[in-house]
Amino acid sequence: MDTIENTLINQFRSPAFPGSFFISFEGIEGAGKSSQIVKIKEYLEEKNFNVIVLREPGGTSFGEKLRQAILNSEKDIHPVAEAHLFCSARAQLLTSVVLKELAEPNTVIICDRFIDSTLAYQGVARDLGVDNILKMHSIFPLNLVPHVTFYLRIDLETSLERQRMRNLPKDYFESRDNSFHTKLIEGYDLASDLFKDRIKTIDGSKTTDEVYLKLKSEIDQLLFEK
Ligand code: T5A
Repeated sequence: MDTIENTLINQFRSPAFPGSFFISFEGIEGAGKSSQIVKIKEYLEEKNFNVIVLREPGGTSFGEKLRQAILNSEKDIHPVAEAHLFCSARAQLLTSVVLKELAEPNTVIICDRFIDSTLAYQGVARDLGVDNILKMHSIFPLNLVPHVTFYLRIDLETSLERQRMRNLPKDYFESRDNSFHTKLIEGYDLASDLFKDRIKTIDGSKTTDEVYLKLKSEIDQLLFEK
C-alpha cells in the first residue's frame, strides 16, 4: 500500500561496501543489547573481522557530549529538540566514523541503538509520529541504515526486573512511567513491521546463552551463507 511511511522508506538504503557490514542492536532498557554485543564482537573477531563497537548517542566526542546533556537532564527536553539532538549525533557518527570505517575491507560495525530508537522513543513514546521521524532521516547521511538490525524484544516486567536487579540510578528515560515504556514496545513493533527486511526480532527474555546462539545463527546466515 502507498502510505506516507512506505514512500519515505524507499529513500533508505544500507552503505555499499562489499565485505563490510553495519549491524545495529535495539530494544528497551535491559533488553540485553550491551551484553550480547560483547559476545558477538568476540565471535566475529575469531572469524578475523575487524570489529568496531559504537553506541548511540555517542561514538564521537560531539555525540558523547550530547549523550551527557540528554541522559543527565533534570528538566524535560521538548520532544522535537530531543529528536534533533539524536539526529545530530547520528549524522556526525555516520560521516566521521561509520562511512570511513566501512570503507576498510572485512569490517563489521556494531552499533548499540540507531534510527529505530528514535522511531520508538521520540516517534511513538514521545508522540512525534513515525512519519515525522522518517522525514527527518530522509536526507544524506541520515538516510543510511544498517544492513541488519537485531531487536531484542522483552516485555515491560522483564525490563523492570532487570533494572531492579542492577540497582543503578535511573536516567532521563528510565525514570519515566510504565505507560511510556509500554509505548516503546509498541514503537519497536511498529518499526519492525515497517522495516521487515532489515529488522530481525529476537526473543530477549531467553537466557543470555540462548539469545547468543540465536544471534550467532542469524549472523552466520548474513555473513557466511550468501
Ligand atoms: N535514545 C537513544 C532515544 O531516546 N533516542 C535515540 O535515538 C537513541 C539513540 C540510551 C538512551 O537514549 C535513548 C534510549 C535510552 O534510554 P543507554 O545507556 O544506551 O541509553 O541505555 P540502554 O541501551 O537501554 O542500556 P541498558 O544497559 O539498560 O540496556 P541493554 O544494553 O539492552 O542491557 P544490558 O546488556 O546492559 O543488560 C541489562 C541487565 O540485564 C542483564 C544484564 O546482566 C544486566 O544486568 N541481562 C540479562 N539477564 C537475564 N537474561 C538475559 N538474557 C539478560 N541479558 C542481559
